[in-house]
Amino acid sequence: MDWGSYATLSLEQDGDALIVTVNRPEALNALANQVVDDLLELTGRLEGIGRDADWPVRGIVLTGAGAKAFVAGADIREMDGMDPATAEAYGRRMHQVTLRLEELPVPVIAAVNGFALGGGCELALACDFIYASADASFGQPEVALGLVPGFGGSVRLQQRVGAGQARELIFTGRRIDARHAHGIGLVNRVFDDAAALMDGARATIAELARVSPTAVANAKRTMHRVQGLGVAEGLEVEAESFREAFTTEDSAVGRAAFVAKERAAFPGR
Ligand code: DAK
Repeated sequence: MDWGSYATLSLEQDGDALIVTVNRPEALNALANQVVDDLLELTGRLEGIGRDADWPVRGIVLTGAGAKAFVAGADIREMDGMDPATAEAYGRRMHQVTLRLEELPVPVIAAVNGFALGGGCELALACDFIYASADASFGQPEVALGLVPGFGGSVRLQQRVGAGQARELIFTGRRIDARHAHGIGLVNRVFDDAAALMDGARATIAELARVSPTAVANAKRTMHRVQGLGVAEGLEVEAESFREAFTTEDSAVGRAAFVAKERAAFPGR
């Protein structure tokens, strides 16, 4: 698959993992317009994963270049010249990036080494889960700039950590470290350093490569669809997804392998 080439993103395929690195270390990987354009282009291409049973990768790791930051937020210098209409358009383009990440048929892991602030924390929240190095720090400091979260933080932070914790973080603009973020459920796992962080993310994708890709895609889609629904409505969606799983070759292969006491070789359709 041709992933394209980008001014502000570096891509590396490592076995079943696609490692995507936001590459503007001189500005702590801040989300300049060019980064947003590149993320839009890339996520557009990634939508093709799994089509026609072609699974070139089984998971994506999103990270930031350099030792200091995942992404230190929206690019504050570029924001300086924005009027309300341009600001809204900028926010909506990033909304599209985050929605596409959620719609991808493979899991996306945010590997946060250093600062994930404002738009950076929001970008991480659009990933399926967040791994962090011990020196990572998180925050939504928009109020300190007279702003409010604009890339999905008002919605996704509450979904991830609950309304009370999200309000405290957003209203104070406070920064929290990786251990604290782990304690409130923002971060799934904390690693000693950047190398261990990337190894951990790759190991999880290797684990994903052993199960059915159609089932993982179905589970991801279902979990997003049920978010915000009541229990009864959610169970309706789940029933449809469960039915759909039975239409896949993967489910037939998986069940047959279990009965034969063999390891399933999933065809990915
Ligand atoms: N934008 C642009 N440049 C940034 C940047 C940012 N967010 N963060 C860092 N840089 C640049 C610095 O200006 C500096 O550049 P030079 O001076 O070397 O040219 C370089 O990166 C290194 O940064 P520092 O020298 O400041 O490094 P330190 O280690 O001393 O400090 C820091 C690291 C992360 C604590 C500090 O850089 C910092 O406070 N950065 C800003 C963090 C922040 O407030 N981020 C923005 C959060 S608010 C919207 C939608 C969404 C948003 C806004 C609008 N609309 C819909 C309109 C989102 C807003 C946010 O993300």
